[in-house]
Amino acid sequence: MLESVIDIRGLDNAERSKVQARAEAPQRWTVDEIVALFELPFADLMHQAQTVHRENFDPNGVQVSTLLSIKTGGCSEDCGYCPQAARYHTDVEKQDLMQLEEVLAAARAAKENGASRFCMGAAWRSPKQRDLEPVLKMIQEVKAMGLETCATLGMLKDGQAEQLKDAGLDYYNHNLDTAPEYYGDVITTRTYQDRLDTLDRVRNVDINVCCGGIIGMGESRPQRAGLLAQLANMERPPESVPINLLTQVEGTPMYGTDELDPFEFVRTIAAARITMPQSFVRLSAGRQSMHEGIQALCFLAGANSIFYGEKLLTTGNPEAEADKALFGKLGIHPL
Ligand code: SAM
Ligand code: DTB
Ligand code: SF4
Repeated sequence: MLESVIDIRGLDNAERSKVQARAEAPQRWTVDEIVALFELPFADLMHQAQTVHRENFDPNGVQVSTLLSIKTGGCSEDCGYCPQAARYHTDVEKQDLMQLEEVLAAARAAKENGASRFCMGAAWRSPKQRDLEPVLKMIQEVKAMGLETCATLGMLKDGQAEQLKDAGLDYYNHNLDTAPEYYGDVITTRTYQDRLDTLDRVRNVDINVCCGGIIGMGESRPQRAGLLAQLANMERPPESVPINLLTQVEGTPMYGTDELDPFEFVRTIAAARITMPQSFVRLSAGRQSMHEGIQALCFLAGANSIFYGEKLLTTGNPEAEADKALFGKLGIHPL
């Protein structure tokens, strides 16, 4: 069956066993089963998600991560949602890799504000060795402050994940973004398989995987389910699953896409919770435009992580004070 899709005859032994292991991995969820979750009456879906959530997590604890864009804009890729792609004309100002001291000052402020993880993002297709070296130093020093470390630097080549691990990296974020069937409508400069290969490199050195996607890009419900199926059926599902609502930025090809119904967003969070019971599900980009009531529904649906601090990478996020107030109103404590 497999050979009819992938011709394994030209592969070396290591590649062949990787393909075979993937084919033999148990498929926990079919796309149809996940679509069926989406189609449940809202109260039934929420009940199921909340039940799974309570079986696996403290239902009132939410992990808080702060993001910093350490290298901004000028990216060679063509991700249709992204304001940092050089080819689109957006208001993002290009900024070279930040100096170590500036990054550490931001990490210190994040820690004082209550964040437990500090995520450093760079607008690279893939880091060059001369890019990676200063980032390794940032990771070491942020870790030494007592924060968990996360980085998202693009595709990794052989050997780079090992260097990140040695520097003390706890999480690597690399998203699948969407279902394989919709992927070609979103990005053409890297393949789905490129992404899976980077995720394998991260997994193989025992760095925690942070991997999710974006919804509201004009994909269909079965395609939203298709993204979740890819994540849930991984040999080990990601420890952290960011679900981003597309933040529409003027100048990007996706600007002007029909807005997603907020309940569909909540349903996506609930389906992620049910299909990945032990993963932290992060309510990621999109909170700034989201009513507090919808965010509360996302927490009820099993979201238990957020980005905290007034900026994501280049776009806005709720003020820290507003999030503290929301946590207070909902009786949520930060993890
Ligand atoms: N350049 C690296 C890469 O693409 O892997 C790391 C940074 S990239 C900005 C990290 C992730 O942010 C993307 O994979 C995408 O899922 C998310 N993202 C970027 N722009 C977004 C937007 N406008 N709305 C929602 N999520 C977005
Ligand atoms: C993720 O899934 N979402 C974050 C983080 N990983 C790096 C990024 C969201 C970016 C939103 C658009 C911006 O601020 O540039
Ligand atoms: Fe570049 Fe990452 Fe933006 Fe794609 S998502 S254009 S790779 S910064």
